[in-house]
Amino acid sequence: MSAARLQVSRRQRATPYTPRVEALGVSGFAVVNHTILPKGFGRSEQLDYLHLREHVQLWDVGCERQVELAGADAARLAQWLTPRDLRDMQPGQCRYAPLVDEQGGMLNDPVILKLADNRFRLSIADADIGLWAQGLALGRGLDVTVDEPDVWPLAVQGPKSDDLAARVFGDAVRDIGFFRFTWLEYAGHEYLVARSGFSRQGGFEVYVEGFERGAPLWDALWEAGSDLDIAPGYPNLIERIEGGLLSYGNEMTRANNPFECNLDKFCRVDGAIDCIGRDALAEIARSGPARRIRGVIFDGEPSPPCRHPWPLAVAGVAAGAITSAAFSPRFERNVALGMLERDFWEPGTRVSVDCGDGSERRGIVSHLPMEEADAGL
Ligand code: THG
Repeated sequence: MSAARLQVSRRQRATPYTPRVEALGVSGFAVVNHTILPKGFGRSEQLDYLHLREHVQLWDVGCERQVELAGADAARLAQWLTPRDLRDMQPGQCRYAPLVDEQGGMLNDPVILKLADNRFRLSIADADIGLWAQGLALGRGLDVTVDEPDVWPLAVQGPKSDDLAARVFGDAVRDIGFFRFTWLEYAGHEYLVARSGFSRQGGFEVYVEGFERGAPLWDALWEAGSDLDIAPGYPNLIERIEGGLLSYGNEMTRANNPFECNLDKFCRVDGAIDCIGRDALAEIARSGPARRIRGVIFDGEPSPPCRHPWPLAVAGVAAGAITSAAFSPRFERNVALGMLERDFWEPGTRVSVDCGDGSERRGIVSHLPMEEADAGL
């Protein structure tokens, strides 16, 4: 691995947790939403994966920036931004939602939080949605403000998350339903705690309000976890590939539509809602997508990281491309996500994978989330 050391200045924003992850030996960062995201702590991603599936981890996900819509037209703007039907959404709910342009091209896939009837937050993936939303609000003359509030998400992930969070916020955390949130008190302050996160191992995301409250909350959770085998973590590539969690900019870009991303169930295309891209999406829904994101499991040496899409072929015919790949200690195979052309997207289809390292590897298309039975190469 040789990407020269990232130089961090004010533009690559640090988070309230950065000094804590540095003290714990963070070994690398990515940049997401102009904010640094830890990507390792000196041991292999395989070991971090095994730990995540068994214990509990604290993740600095301050890069999950919030785009807040507030005012009389906040609900109208939120609905205009996404084809997901938000009309029945209640305060205290989170919803995963595609954002698309007027041609149906994916712009983002945030978690939307409804705080009140006139107040929403979009917890965004890596693209500048604040600019898009503010431009739309100005152009349409909407009565809404668009801001990035001083909010710094911190994730608690892994099977011991309930026990850890309960020690800090009380047993009320156990009653939070999936993709719901509530306000809970710790040391005299209220914290928005949601049952969500970028893993399939269970857990919470705390949306910490006020940069200065970040480090004290990190410390409280860290100390409360000392007998739970707590470790620092980060969105784990192996775990998210197996779980089928998509990464905007990797699995999909503006060149893809939500159907290609398997987000059909989050697209209301019957004209019932007023959203950008409605007609384009209705047309794509009629013809059906030409390709879809699938899992791919492939053999050979542990995969290098996928920095450009790797071609997939079936009997010499172009079948799609891998977009993310890693070696899974559980499957003892490489696991990957990729875009498969329609004729080749059926799970069980045998493909050949070109990782760009000169080797041709045998692969098989899989369901998402991946199942053990999918690995039968
Ligand atoms: N948490 C928060 N913000 C985020 C992410 C997050 N912003 C960036 C990025 N991650 C957005 N992408 C995703 C992708 C998948 C999910 C959440 C955010 C996710 N999906 C579940 C699934 O696909 O099964 C649940 C979907 C549903 O039922 O609504 O959790 O991780 N705060």
